[in-house]
Amino acid sequence: MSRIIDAKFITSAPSIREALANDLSEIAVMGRSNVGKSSFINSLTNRKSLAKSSATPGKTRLINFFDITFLKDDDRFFARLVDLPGFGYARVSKSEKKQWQKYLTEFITHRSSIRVFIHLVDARHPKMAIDEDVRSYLKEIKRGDQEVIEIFTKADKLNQKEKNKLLREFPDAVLVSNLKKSGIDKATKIVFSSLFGV
Ligand SMILES: Nc1nc2c(ncn2[C@@H]2O[C@H](COP(=O)(O)OP(=O)(O)OP(=O)(O)O)[C@@H](O)[C@H]2O)c(=O)[nH]1
Ligand SMILES: [Mg+2]
Repeated sequence: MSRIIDAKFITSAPSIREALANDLSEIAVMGRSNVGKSSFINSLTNRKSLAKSSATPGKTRLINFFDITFLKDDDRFFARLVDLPGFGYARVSKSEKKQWQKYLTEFITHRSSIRVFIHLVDARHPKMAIDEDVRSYLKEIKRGDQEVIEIFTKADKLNQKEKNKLLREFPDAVLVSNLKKSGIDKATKIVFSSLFGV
């Protein structure tokens, strides 16, 4: 089993220009505002508030970098989690929104160290237009050395019938709950094997 045994916040940056050197394989955590990106980083790293989460959408406004250590069969593997601002956050001015969009797009298209995109989707609303846009956009920009993993959050809000329905529509769906901490081992395993191929 692979698990994350260490995680630390390194820095925040508004845009790719101010970002860290490309010295580690990165996992970019993307998704709609309030979908649970920061909470998911806390679940993966088994920390309460490494990444700042909030019930108010638009909490994460900068690109935040966290260096992490995986342990697998007594070997250590190093990588970096990147917590990104959410897209679709309505309560900022038009110009501010445009600026965010530009920085976010720049980062995900030009950041060479990204190896894995995690696209988080609210399990209750898997087909929102904005997520469909992200699906096709990631497909379009994805390089050969990159993978996209789609993970459905807030699984605790679905009953069994709703879970079955989601799994019929998305047979490979990985369902997690940051509240109940369910699905996290599976998500860790998938991220680890996408990064390191073991
Ligand atoms: N029930 C439930 N609530 C969750 C889950 N994940 C996150 N939340 C809640 O959803 C809200 C948003 O979580 P965040 O982790 O801040 O979301 P985010 O995607 O980082 O949001 P922004 O930074 O604003 O883009 C918080 O109130 C969390 O407690 C989950 O799996 N289940
Ligand atoms: Mg956040």
